[in-house]
Amino acid sequence: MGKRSDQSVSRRSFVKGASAAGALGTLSAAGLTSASGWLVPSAASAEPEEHVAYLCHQFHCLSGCCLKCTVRDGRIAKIEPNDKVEKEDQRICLRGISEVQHVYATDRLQTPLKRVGERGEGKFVSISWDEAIKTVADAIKESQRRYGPQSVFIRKSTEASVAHGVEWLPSLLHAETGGNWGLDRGHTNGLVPAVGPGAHIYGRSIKEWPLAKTIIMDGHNLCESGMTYAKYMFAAQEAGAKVIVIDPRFSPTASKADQWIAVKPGTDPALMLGLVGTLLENDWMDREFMAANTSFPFLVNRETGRVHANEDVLLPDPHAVTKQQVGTPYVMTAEGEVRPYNEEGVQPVLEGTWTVDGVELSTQLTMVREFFQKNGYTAEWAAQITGVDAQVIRTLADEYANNGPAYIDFGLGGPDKFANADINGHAMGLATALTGNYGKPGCGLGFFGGIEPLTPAEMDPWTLPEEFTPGDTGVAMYEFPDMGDKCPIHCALTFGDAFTLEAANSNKFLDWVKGLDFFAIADIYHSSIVDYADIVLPACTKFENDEDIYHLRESMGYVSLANKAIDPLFESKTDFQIERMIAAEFGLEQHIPASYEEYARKILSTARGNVEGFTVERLLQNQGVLRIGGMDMLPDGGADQVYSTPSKKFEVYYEYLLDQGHQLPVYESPVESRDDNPLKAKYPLQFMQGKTRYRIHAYYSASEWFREYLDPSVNISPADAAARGIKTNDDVRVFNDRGEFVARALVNASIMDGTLFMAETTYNHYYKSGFLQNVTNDARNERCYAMKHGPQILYNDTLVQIEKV
Ligand SMILES: Nc1nc2c(c(=O)[nH]1)N[C@H]1C(S)=C(S)[C@@H](COP(=O)(O)OP(=O)(O)OC[C@H]3O[C@@H](n4cnc5c(=O)[nH]c(N)nc54)[C@H](O)[C@@H]3O)O[C@H]1N2
Ligand SMILES: Nc1nc2c(c(=O)[nH]1)N[C@H]1C(S)=C(S)[C@@H](COP(=O)(O)OP(=O)(O)OC[C@H]3O[C@@H](n4cnc5c(=O)[nH]c(N)nc54)[C@H](O)[C@@H]3O)O[C@H]1N2
Ligand SMILES: [Mo]
Repeated sequence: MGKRSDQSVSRRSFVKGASAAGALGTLSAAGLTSASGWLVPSAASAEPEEHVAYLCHQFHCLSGCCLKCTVRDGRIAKIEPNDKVEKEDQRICLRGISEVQHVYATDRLQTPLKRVGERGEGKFVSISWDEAIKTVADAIKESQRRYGPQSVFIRKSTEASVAHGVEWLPSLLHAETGGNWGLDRGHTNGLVPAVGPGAHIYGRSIKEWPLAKTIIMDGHNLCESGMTYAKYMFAAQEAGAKVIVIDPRFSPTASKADQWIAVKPGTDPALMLGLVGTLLENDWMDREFMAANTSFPFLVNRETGRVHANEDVLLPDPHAVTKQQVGTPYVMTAEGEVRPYNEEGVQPVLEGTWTVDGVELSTQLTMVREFFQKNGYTAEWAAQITGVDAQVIRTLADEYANNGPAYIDFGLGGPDKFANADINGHAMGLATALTGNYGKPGCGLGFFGGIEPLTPAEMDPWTLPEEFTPGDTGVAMYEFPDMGDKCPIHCALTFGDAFTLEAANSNKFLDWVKGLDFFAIADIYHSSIVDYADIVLPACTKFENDEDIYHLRESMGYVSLANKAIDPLFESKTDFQIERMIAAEFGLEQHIPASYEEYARKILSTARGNVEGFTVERLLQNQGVLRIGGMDMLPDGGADQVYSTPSKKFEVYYEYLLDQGHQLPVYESPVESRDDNPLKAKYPLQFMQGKTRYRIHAYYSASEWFREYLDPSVNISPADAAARGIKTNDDVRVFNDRGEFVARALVNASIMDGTLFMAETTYNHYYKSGFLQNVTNDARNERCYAMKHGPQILYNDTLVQIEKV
């Protein structure tokens, strides 16, 4: 192989240097991580060594681009799309291109570290892998001995879990993994009963958007959060669709839309209820669709509020929202007979009220109409709450119903991160069921993101022997700090910084972390939580591996198998190796494949159907990618109009929420940032967060190139800034009773008065003091415990004050 130029720093000598520094004694981890040598360009040599590697990039922007990576003299030199995927699917964004720098960033963790200062202080010494792994295993054993297996918490951040979908360590050690996620499932909570689990995401493809006439995007900043597939929004516009963006902020996506509707934060459900009210008032509905495919004709007992049903239990879908057995609903026929809805030849009546055997019965459509009248959910009512003109809401309803096919697409940020997101989801469901904008080309309802396992590859996952299952207390991670002595967890190991990324109100959460007997983290970069860990394990990026084969994944219609780009940098190891090393301390490593190659071969040996004949060899011969069969067909996404609900219909009336009074969507204000909250006198500004094109959550915080564009900065409206004497580039303190941080002010006319916006999230050590997660709201909506995905974290339902430092 080619020679390395004298001027470039060899990996081995650099690693030695880093370890030697560590051996000198106490020093901060930040001081350890100096990789500036890696940024020295490799000089030309007579016989440069060059090879090309293929891999599937980050997942957690919900993309996973298939990339081609040129490695020159052992250093990543160029990254571009893999040209073996279809032209349409060849994509890369600024994050992919810039990995040539980011992989070598100074904030990489380089060696295993042991904490020597207080938790949070960031004082570490460098230790050997043997010592680090043994310390972690001993701590787990001690915790298991003292408090039982459920005292150990092992969690992978989303990105860390994509390499292989197996929870090896948590299963082998029966550790807790943290129950309900509390993220990205707000609208979904309100939609699962209507269309079945997963339907919000496994719908039709965003590639179908050009078939639509109207596309409503509620709180979805596609142009930043879906950079590589936002092109389908533009294609739709070119094909004549009208794109309407609902966002308090003039977001990048709003700026490209045909219409921007500026809604007051957290009031989206009122807007959607006003839209549904307008549909009902004007009879803008598709009666044929409603009668054939929805629960609108089902009869409800007006006295009890329960669905009028016979004893024949409908087989509950195993995934359906409640485990309750549901009888077979009755409908009224044109002949005036009460019949089970699913009886041969039954033609149900859609509206009406009847007294049958002394029981007063109404159809669900009649119940819905009365409910909207009683509550006064009209466009005028919605205008008062949302700040959107009533005529704008009426026109929106008109276009949605009468200029179809039409989509309602919602973001997983924005309105999803309020306690009333399920109500918005339920209202969206009503709008869709009334107008029949579902299951036909060019329409749909859900989050239209990049992950579209429309035709999931037919391969079996790796299985462990039956006795190995993760802990089963089901307690959500966000509950831990409030549980006091009842919290089962005493020892934690996380892959990636789950604690400060996923839990709100960090001051409170970190107090809980500080109280743990033991905490270790495997991360690639010096993320916010690292300073709190007792042991730090340096993991590698997707570009590094000790084997030639790595990362068998499925992404956007392809199966991808990576081959090695570069050796692990510094002393880092893959998560796969780390799990195996820890398992070995328990004598359980035989359950984890000996190599990644063994894993990939085993999984691929089960390939059938749409991936028939896919093998390691075929993948490697084809630049690591093979297209999953059947992806050219339009997916059915409900085209057969069979829903995963007990009745197999699109259900609009949620009997299981009767005791909450939420069988139909009742508007609720935000919890904290509501207008009538007395706290507003002290903390008048609503603090919203969202994604940025420069990062995937905290990932890429370490990118020196990106930091030139995006430091911790908070966007404020010109009026709010002027009232406080704040100018762009001023240091400002953002605070509430939960905590505070200092960031740079950006006076920005695209921000609504009374709100602040900041990109989530970046490592705490880049702030002058504190960090974003110190102020966010960790309250839970009790109502949501009844729902499929439990309460969601209310990041955006946060009030703060801001002042010049
Ligand atoms: N570049 C990048 N892409 C990503 C990610 C990333 O970290 N970086 N993360 C991925 C993940 S995990 C997710 S969940 C998705 C999320 O994707 P999005 O849902 O697009 O994400 P956000 O930017 O959080 O929120 C979208 C918009 O909601 C607006 N908003 C805030 N409050 C409200 C409100 O009350 N009502 C309305 N209507 N809008 C509001 C914000 O101004 C923002 O423009 O992005 C994915 N894609
Ligand atoms: N305030 C506020 N907080 C939010 C949000 C918000 O809007 N506001 N949005 C929320 C949303 S939508 C989501 S989905 C969550 C995301 O939170 P997570 O799901 O936890 O985020 P990820 O980006 O998947 O994980 C990133 C962490 O894993 C590390 N990491 C990345 N790849 C690897 C790997 O291969 N191995 C190992 N060992 N570590 C790795 C990174 O360095 C980082 O520490 O954040 C949420 N947090
Ligand atoms: Mo997310």
